[in-house]
Amino acid sequence: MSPEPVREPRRGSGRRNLLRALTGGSAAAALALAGPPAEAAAAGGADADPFAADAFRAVGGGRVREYWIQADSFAHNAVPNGRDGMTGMTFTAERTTFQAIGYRAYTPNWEQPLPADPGPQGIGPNSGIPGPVLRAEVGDVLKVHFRNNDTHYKWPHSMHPHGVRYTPSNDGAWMADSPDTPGTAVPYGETYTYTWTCVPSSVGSWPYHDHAAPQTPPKPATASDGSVPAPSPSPSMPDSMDSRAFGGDGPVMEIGAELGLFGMIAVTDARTPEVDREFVLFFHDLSASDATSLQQDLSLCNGGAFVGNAPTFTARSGERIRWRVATLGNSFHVFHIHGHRWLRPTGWTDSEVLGPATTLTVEYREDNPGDWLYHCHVAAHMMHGMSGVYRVTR
Ligand SMILES: [Cu+2]
Repeated sequence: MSPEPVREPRRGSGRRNLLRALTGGSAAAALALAGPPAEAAAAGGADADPFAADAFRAVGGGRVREYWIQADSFAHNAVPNGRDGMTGMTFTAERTTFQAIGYRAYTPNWEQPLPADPGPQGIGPNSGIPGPVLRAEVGDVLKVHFRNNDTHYKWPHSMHPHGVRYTPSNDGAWMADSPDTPGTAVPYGETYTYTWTCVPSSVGSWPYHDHAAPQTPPKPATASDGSVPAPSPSPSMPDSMDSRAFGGDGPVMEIGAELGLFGMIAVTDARTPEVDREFVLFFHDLSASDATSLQQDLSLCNGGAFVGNAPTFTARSGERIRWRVATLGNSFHVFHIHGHRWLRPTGWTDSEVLGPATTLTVEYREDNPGDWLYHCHVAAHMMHGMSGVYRVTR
């Protein structure tokens, strides 16, 4: 790492420039109107110089943040209470249970899983889908010790990060043309250590996910008479997901990520606002052609599908809230929260489009008690389960 000191942040300048651009008027007046800063004030924000090399260069003085992560496989029911609290549709467990793979954080040398820590500086539930939140500040180095414990599929896996700086041997992305690049397909039972550096342009929310060699999903289980049970679509379930795009009969790239191997990297700097609550939310898809025990495609929030099964996020009036939202999979999604709005460079919004592997950091001060829906506003995705409850108390 370079010995350069961390740069003195230019507090507020990005926000003032952004608001000048927004209003065409006095920044002071606009600040009074706009309230707390959004991501625009960060180093990679609206006023950043795209040709400034230091946005991509390591700054010194940071810490080494070590994580011990394991890919574990487990049976997972995406609809554990068997019901969609929004439409009233019901589901049997056999229809919505599949063999998942998830990243979990452990004590050093993968001795035992770390306890859940849902606080704004914590790793989250550590239940596997999504994986633990990996946190760092600009200047820090993430040292991620990975072990592949996929006892079910026994496939190779990897960890590929977005947003941070790394060399090719820390990319975790397998290529048939260079299959021996270290860390790109860690075999079952083996380990690899990734080193990722958090530079000024790393501020924000980023996904990490499996990017190892493609694998062919196992065939669906056959009944005792040798027949394969036919999927049983529910009456009001639109067939919206293009399953063929996931691979169909052949090998599927990023199938580990589809089955649950993904998580969030959260990088902050001196200008990142303090918050009281931080919610991490992944919108992701599961195709029944890849998770072959499923009897339908599912659209999920953090591994859960449908209201009452997708996570219920809670907050109190007056608290400073941050959502870190990310998407993975095959579809574009629209993140929407009922009863709330947030500021973007283009103005105020309550719905934002996210393509695969894009992210959103949303901040606001909570002021509206009640039970609210958060969901993807693509209607077919909502009908496939991409919807949950946001509960605000006084
Ligand atoms: Cu969607």
